[in-house]
Amino acid sequence: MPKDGDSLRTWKGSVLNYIMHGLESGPLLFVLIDPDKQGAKKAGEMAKIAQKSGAHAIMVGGSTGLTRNTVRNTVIAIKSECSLPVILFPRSAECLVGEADAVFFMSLLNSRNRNKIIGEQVKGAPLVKKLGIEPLPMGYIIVEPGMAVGEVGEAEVIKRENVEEAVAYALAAEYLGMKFVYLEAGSGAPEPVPPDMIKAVGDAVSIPVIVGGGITTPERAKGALDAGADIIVVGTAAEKNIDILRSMASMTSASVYK
Ligand code: 1GP
Repeated sequence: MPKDGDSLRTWKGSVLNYIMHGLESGPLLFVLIDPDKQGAKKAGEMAKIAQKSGAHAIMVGGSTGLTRNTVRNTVIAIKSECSLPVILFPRSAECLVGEADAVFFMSLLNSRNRNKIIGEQVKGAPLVKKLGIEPLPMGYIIVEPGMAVGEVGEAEVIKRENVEEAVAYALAAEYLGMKFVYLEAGSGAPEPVPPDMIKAVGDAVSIPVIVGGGITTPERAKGALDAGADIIVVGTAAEKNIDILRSMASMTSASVYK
C-alpha cells in the first residue's frame, strides 16, 4: 500500500485513469458506504479500514433517505480518514456534492420512469460541471430481485435466467458511449447476480463490468470475479463486518500503484 501522498499523486486529476490503470493488473474492490446507515464519523472509520484492507475506491450512496448535507458530511469524513478516490453513487441530483472526486454519472437503463433514465441526469449535469466533479458515465442495470433500488428505480428487473436481455442492455450501454456497465442485484440481495450472466456480459462488452448486490462472503466475491467481474462492490457485508474486506481484496488487484 502506498503512502497517502503517493496514492494522491497517482489518481488526482482522473479517477477514470486510476480505475483503468488498476484494471490492467486485475479486478478491483469498491466499498459502498450509505450515509443513511451510520454517522459521518463511523463512515470515515469504515473507509480507513477499507483502505487498509486493500479496497480500491469508496462509493457513497443509497436508495433512500439521503439529503445533500448527509452526503456531504459523510464524504468529508471519509476524505479526512482515507486517501482513496471517493465516487458518488447518486440516487438523484440532490446527492451531488463537490467534495467528492467523481460521480458515477449513471442512467438506470431498465427503468420504466424517464426521470431515472435521463431526467435526474439533466438536472445534475450542470451541477457536476459547476462543482467540478469528474463524471464517470455508467449504464446501470437492475437484475432480479433488485431490492429497494429496483422499487425506487421503478425497474423492469431482468430475470435471473434472462442472460440475453442483460447482454443486450450492456451492449446498448457500451454503444451509447458509457464507460462502465453495472449489474446490480440490489443492496442486501439474498443472491448476487448469477455468474453465467456476469460471464456473458463480460464476454460481450469491452467496457469494465461492475457487479454488486448480495456479495456477502469471500466465496460470492470469488464467484463474481471468476465469472469475469472487473469491479465488485460490497456494501452491506462491510457494514456488518468490515474485516471481511481483507479476504475479498486479496482476490483483486493487489495494488493499483504498480
Ligand atoms: C448496492 O451493489 C451495491 O448498490 C452493494 O450491495 O449492500 O448487497 O453489498 P450490498
